[in-house]
Amino acid sequence: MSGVGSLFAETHEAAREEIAPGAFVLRGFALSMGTAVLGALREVTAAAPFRNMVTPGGYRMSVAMTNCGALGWVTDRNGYRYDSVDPESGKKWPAMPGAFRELAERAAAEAGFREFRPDACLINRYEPEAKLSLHQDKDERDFTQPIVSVSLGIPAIFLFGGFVRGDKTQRVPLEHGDVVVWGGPARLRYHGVMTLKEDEHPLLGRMRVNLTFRTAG
Ligand code: MD6
Ligand code: FE
Repeated sequence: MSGVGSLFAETHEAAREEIAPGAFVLRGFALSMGTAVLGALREVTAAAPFRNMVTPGGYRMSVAMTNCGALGWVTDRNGYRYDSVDPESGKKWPAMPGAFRELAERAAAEAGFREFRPDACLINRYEPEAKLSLHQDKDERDFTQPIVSVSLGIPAIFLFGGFVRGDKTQRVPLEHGDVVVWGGPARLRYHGVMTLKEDEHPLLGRMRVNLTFRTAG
């Protein structure tokens, strides 16, 4: 953990950086709830293990995914969608843990979204060499609701673009405990994650885990 990170853990404060209108990085915001969140993550992934889904075009994603909450994001040869059932188990996704919901609602409020009530949490797992291509999040019903994104484990560089795929991107380094909140005018910006470098985190090992909370339904 960096010196700045441990200071935030002690003071329960995070700096709020606006990276574009409506998009904020809250550095270290998740650190004070870290142990509860990591415990809940272990329970969710025991019930609904990470899997590498297939895109509609037939490619196996390098990022492994799972979900919790009433709705989960899935992709297969038929397309992208939200579903209340895990296609691997045929059962409902695990409930959203209280520690997850609390973190997401607090982070949203910190960025000015006081009414955020997530019903979906997509959990992405990256190992070194994994990446996420530029995309828009547009499978949700209500674009007035923000997305809250929590980074855990080894660092990554988040690519934050414009409203068409070819727009210039900014590179935003994200570390364990950083939270990104975006909504309003930023909601439909293209974004992605650059290929992860080899690294090891003291709590999560050779892995980055990203939680994205949305109101999907
Ligand atoms: C990730 N995040 O950071 C992937 N989408 O692993 C996303 O795709 C994302 O962080 C919408 C809003 C925030 C995000
Ligand atoms: Fe996304």
